[in-house]
Amino acid sequence: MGFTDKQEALVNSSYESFKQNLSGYSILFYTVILEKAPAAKDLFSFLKDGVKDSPSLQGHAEKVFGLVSNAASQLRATGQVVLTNATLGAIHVQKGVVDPHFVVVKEALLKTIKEASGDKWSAELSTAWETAYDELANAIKKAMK
Ligand code: HEM
Ligand code: ISQ
Repeated sequence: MGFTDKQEALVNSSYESFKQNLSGYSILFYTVILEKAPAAKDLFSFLKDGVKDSPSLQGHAEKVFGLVSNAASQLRATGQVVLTNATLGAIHVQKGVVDPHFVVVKEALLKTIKEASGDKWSAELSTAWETAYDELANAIKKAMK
């Protein structure tokens, strides 16, 4: 079965919940990433001073969640994910990103969405985010080759 209307709605509505407290959930997202992969601090230019509340950190986190939400809409509409930003492959190659990093970001994203969705969280919602993230991550990895 392909990506359903319901899955798209679950992703997009929890993305709205995430944006309701962008400051708090961005900090949670970065904190979980650095817990799992402390070396990530040196990858991101905007983490040089650590995780603190800043428009720059929020903007980068919003972009990542927004791209996953966009991937969910693409999957529902066309069954595939096409990168909207042609430079994404090259940026990640240049920063030295490797496959295991994508697992860390995925776990942090799912944990953040669990917090953001509160009592609306369900296994179905989580699976919808996982599917959209995996397809987007595959598109980025392909562009990195
Ligand atoms: C840069 C998205 C996975 C590390 C970027 C940029 C985007 C992006 C849009 C451009 C800069 C920005 O505006 O934020 C994504 C998405 C991912 C993903 C959607 C997963 C589906 C990863 C992973 C890593 C990573 C797994 C490694 C931990 C970086 C770094 C930069 C970057 C280091 C450069 C940031 C800087 O300017 O210092 N990514 N990314 N990304 N990404 Fe990712
Ligand atoms: C991956 N790529 C770009 C920006 C990011 C911000 C937070 C976490 C992961 C990211």
